Amino acid sequence: MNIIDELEWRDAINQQTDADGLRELTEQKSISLYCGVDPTGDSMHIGHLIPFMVLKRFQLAGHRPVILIGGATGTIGDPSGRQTERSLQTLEQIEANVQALTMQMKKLFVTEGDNQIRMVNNYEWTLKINVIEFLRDYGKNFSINTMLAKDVVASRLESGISFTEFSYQILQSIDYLHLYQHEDVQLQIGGSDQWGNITSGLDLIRKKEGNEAKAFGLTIPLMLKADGTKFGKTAGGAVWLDPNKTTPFEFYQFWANTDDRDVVKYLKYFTFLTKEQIDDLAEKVQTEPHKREAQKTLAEEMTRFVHGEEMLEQARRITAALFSGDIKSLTADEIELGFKEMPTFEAAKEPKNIIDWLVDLGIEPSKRQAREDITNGAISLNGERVNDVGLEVSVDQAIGGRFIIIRKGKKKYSLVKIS
Ligand code: 545
Repeated sequence: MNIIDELEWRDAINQQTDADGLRELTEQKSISLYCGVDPTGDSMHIGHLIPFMVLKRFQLAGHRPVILIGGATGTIGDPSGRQTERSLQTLEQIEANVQALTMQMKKLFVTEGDNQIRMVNNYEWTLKINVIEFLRDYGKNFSINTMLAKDVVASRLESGISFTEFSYQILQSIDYLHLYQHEDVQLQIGGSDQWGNITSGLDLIRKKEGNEAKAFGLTIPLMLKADGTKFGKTAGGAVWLDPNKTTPFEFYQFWANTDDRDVVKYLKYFTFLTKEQIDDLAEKVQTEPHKREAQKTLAEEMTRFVHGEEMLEQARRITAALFSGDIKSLTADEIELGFKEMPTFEAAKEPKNIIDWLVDLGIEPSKRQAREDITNGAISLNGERVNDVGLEVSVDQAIGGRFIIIRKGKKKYSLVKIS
């Protein structure tokens, strides 16, 4: 399947500057293409990841991706999709973010011995342009009238936009021209918010290189959820790729909790599974939705891609233990990860009678209720039912000397940290 057909099948195309031309070019030869990211933060979330997965798809189809880190553009800040002016970040902060993002990109996309993916930083060429050159060689090719008409600027005319942010599109256009001239790049891709910047780069290329210049633009649609809420958000905020911000277990859970109505769309959009594999899973969503095989596959594919096999294994173990109640099979570290979002209490390490212990923690409202729940078998510690109202609870029961998991009733888990 041609890469453009594949992207169409995956519903991964929003707009293209010349669909037939790009299809023809990608069939003729292996092209270079790029997508950029600005160091406005120190980690991407799953929304930012999407166009870079598309770069990877191009690579798998024999093309040559370039990942651009916006060391220069990041000092300005892209106004696209924003309603208010940004405050400038310090150069130190931007440099730290460049380092973090470069590492993240390398970890995800640049496997060893792989000379197919290149990484560049636009600081390299932007820094060399002086202000006279900027105005004479580049500025002269931009019409204020056209710039004002771009969505990004038009939507800010009321609320206001600084000259700095207004000029952003020129910098991104210079990048595309530079990569066209020096790296043979003929296609820029990005999320749908990048359409204005991408087309303005193409205009610059045509002005400098002539109308026949073969260069293209393609954007990827915004991910929408069936229930109308924003994709990629959980109660705790965005789903980050940095394991210190979103643990691999939380990451796995995010995908595993996908709605039946969204799961096939996500499989197409995010995974490298084939059409046959995805069709097969789509059928299972219809015939045996309770097994949630599509969701499990999605969670596995994504967690493996972003965090690797070992972290996937850990996420799976935590998930299985929470499901079966076999808490004892987990290590203290795994408990810490798996129970992060659950109600947490602190208890002393000295022995205490179970009834007093539960009441003191606030898990039981009264001794009478505590006694009743224990007698009914409704209380478990670390997955083992408590039968003895005389049980002494102490640090000895704690997993790794640190945690005791209480289960009350069928589903109500609490984490007790021993201090
Ligand atoms: C800069 C110079 C270029 C080409 C592109 C750029 C970056 C571009 C931009 N992109 C977004 C971005 O977000 C910050 C991430 C923080 C870690 O601003 N002007 O950098 C997002 N991009 C991915 C997708 C996007 C876009 O990284 O394109 O649409 C989100 O899905 O918003 O020469």
